[in-house]
Amino acid sequence: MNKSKQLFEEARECIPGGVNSPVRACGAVGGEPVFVKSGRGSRIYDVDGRSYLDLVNSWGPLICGHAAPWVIHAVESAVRQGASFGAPTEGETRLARLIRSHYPAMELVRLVSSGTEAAMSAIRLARGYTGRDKIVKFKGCYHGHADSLLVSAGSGLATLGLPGCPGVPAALAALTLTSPYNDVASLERIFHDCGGEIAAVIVEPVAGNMGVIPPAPDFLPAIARLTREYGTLFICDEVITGFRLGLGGASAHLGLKPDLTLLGKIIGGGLPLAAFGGRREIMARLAPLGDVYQAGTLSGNPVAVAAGLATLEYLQSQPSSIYGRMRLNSERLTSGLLSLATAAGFPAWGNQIGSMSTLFFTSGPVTDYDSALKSDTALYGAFWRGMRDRGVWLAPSQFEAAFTSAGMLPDDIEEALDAAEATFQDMKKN
Ligand code: KE4
Repeated sequence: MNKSKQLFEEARECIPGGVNSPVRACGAVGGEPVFVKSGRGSRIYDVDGRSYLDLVNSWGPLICGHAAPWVIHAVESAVRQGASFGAPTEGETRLARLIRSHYPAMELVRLVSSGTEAAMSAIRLARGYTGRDKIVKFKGCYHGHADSLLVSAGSGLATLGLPGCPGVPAALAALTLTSPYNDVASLERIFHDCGGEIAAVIVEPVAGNMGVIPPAPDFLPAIARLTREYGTLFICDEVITGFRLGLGGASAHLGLKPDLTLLGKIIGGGLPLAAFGGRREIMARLAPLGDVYQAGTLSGNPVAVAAGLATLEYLQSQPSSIYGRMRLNSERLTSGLLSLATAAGFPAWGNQIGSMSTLFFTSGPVTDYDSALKSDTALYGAFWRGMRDRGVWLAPSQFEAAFTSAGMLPDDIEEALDAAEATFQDMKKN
């Protein structure tokens, strides 16, 4: 038995499903998790000595690639000063200022430890600020696992085919209205019916949790218009897209001015750190200034902040070449996979923006959750296993994104495409 299998057996004995987050289980793609020993640059190495070109990058945070020397140095220096104090540190202010310099709509920023915490806190703040209870989210979007947001959610729920989530009180779930992504008419009907009761609309400006789905040109402007018209807050969930699509993320890329913005993943550089922020008058309702309570023992943790600052300062150093290189690699990967899959006779559709992409095993177009769900997940599973066996690590789910990192070279992409060509040939035979 290989070591991964042995470790997985041991893990299942004391951890539910042997994993600490369901999407890592690999069951949906007919595999088992590989236990990772280390990462470096564009690759990860499992406990059996196998190496993989990593297109998951820890689900987005590792934009610099694994074990970037500047991140290691920053973390080492920080932790030598102490891991956590439960008191403010200068780094937190530096990080908040750096974030605000690229996200001017985030006039005040609160640091937390996960994207879930950022989303949960922003929803509570929106409800407290507006005095309203209803929220709107879009089918297939995922904003973490807070109760109000596990309605028609993507990511792991889509992967595991979970329509909803037991344990979320029906009365609470009923306050979460859902609408198809990219469907302006449906959203207009919701606002026509009960706009005055809606505290917030929360959206992934580029969806990443039903696979990658870019916004239709009229979609985000419609959210901005309707929320302004009805006094509802516009919450932009940039946990994936923040500092991924550029230094100002989707907000800069698409010219958005949300009332509240969520960030995560990249801003922690691989350590647990996320943030939410927005208009001063809204954020001022947060304790200790205001009466909306939100807190966290490790919020703004100095070691995580050091990793985040090192990551963002690297991205700031040569943004056009770093983001340009990642985008070109993502474009080459997506167009290459699409032509190879099509040439092999498989239904395929590719969505790509910046350094994030998804190859869907459906003829497409994939523009919302329903069209994403038409994908042949068994084909995706065969593709995933073939690529794994050839040393390429993809998200173990059709409903996630492939991320290129700054540590990735064009040759890496050609290696992935060679593996894909061999995989598709194998799939044709079976
Ligand atoms: P976390 O609580 O996992 O840090 O963030 C939740 C979250 C919020 N918003 C968006 C847009 C997100 O994508 C996420 C988390 N993303 C998933 C993968 N797409 C995390 C992977 C996992 O659940 O293990």
